[in-house]
Amino acid sequence: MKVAVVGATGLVGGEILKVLAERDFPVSELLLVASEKSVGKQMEFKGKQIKVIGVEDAIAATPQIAIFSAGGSTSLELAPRFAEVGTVVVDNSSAWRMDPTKKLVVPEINAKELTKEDKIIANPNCSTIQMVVALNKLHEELKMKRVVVSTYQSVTGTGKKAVDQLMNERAGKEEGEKAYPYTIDLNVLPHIDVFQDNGYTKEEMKMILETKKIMGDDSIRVTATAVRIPVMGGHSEAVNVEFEKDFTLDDIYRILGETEGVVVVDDVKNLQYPMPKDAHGKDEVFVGRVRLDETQPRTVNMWIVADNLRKGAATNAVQIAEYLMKNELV
Ligand code: 11C
Repeated sequence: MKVAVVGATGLVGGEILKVLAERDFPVSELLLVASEKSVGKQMEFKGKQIKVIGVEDAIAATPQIAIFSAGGSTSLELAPRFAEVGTVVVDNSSAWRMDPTKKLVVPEINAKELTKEDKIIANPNCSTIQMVVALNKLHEELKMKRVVVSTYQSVTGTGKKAVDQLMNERAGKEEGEKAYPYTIDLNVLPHIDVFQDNGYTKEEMKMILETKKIMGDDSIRVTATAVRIPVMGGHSEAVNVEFEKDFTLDDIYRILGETEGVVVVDDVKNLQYPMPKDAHGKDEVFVGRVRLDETQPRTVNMWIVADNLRKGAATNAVQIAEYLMKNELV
């Protein structure tokens, strides 16, 4: 496969290269694409140095697949141009996710919907992906009525500038651009992405709207509070889920144990529960602290952790590319 990575020099771009190499994705030619200021820079892939090229050269090279992680406006402009020359675009930005003509895909859940007609495929938001991976099978068996989620999100979700801000603050350095309007070290910001007219942030609305679209069920009620914390390894989520059907706690453990992509880490007697420092660099979604909500029937609480740059972004995108390839859709 001739594969382009658009936005190759960013945090997610770098992770996509790692995931392609680790999973031995059959790359016959790799096009590393970035903005003009990075063109000519060398990056490593499987021990080889590859020169970063510009967009026009990449389109002219007609890759079969392009994995984009270059931001919404770049994607809106460039994904259709790649699609026009026959490239299938897997896009990490929010640009196409809620477009009714585009599929929003988490392979474990809805890759079966993909066809040869899909030329631009949207990769969901990281905090949505880990939640739906954990909840999908529970929804299939017990039917979710309502989800209340509060997130604890890693600075890596914002990008390099945010990682630098945290590290500079931790080192007591004043210099450098700020990714956040406030100090992030030793602080917590109840603010991810921009505020909307309804008082929610765009990150919160992504979790609400994307969950319904991926699960193909508009009846699920979701409400979210998205929070940035000074952590690097992954996003964590405290999730309260109310189901329609009756169940026992054993049913929940059985279903989670059978859910593809989920690892249950839940042994509080031995202080075992998921943490971002353990999820870092891994592709699975980790679930723990599972307990009945004692304030109302058919409701559980759980704690969901995943590396937002891996399953939340790069791994999910590469899994979509793998599905396309295996099913001869590209
Ligand atoms: C964050 N979830 O942690 C965001 C990053 O829509 O793909 C990913 C933004 C997106 O800040």
